[in-house]
Amino acid sequence: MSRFRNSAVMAALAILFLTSPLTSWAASEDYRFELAGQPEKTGAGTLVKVRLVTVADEKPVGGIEIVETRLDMGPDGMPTMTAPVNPLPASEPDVYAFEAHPTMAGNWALTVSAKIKGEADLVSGAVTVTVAK
Ligand SMILES: [Cu+2]
Repeated sequence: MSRFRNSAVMAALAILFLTSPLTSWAASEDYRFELAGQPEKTGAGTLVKVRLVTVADEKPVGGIEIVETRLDMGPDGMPTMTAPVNPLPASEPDVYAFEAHPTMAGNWALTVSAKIKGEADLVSGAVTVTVAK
């Protein structure tokens, strides 16, 4: 196999790997994460507040357990550029707060996976966080 074909195969495999879901998304279709207000710059980072609602009737879902978070620049075509993000203790009902540390201006995807009462699968979704210059 030529060098070129080898790298083409590797690229195809990489794309397959990057686009396959990390967790089961079966339950995720019934829920949507959305921003609860605009992200705010704080002394320590960027405060991002997120709500989880049911797609069917837009009811907020409380008492979820955040299992995994990821912050990357996928929305601006840089899915491999990641930055730290940590969940913060709850301070408002049905609102989940995160402290993000984006490393450049632009659009970032905050992906959240959570355990929800009554759902066997993790629920995953993303919101877009726009960071001003
Ligand atoms: Cu970037």
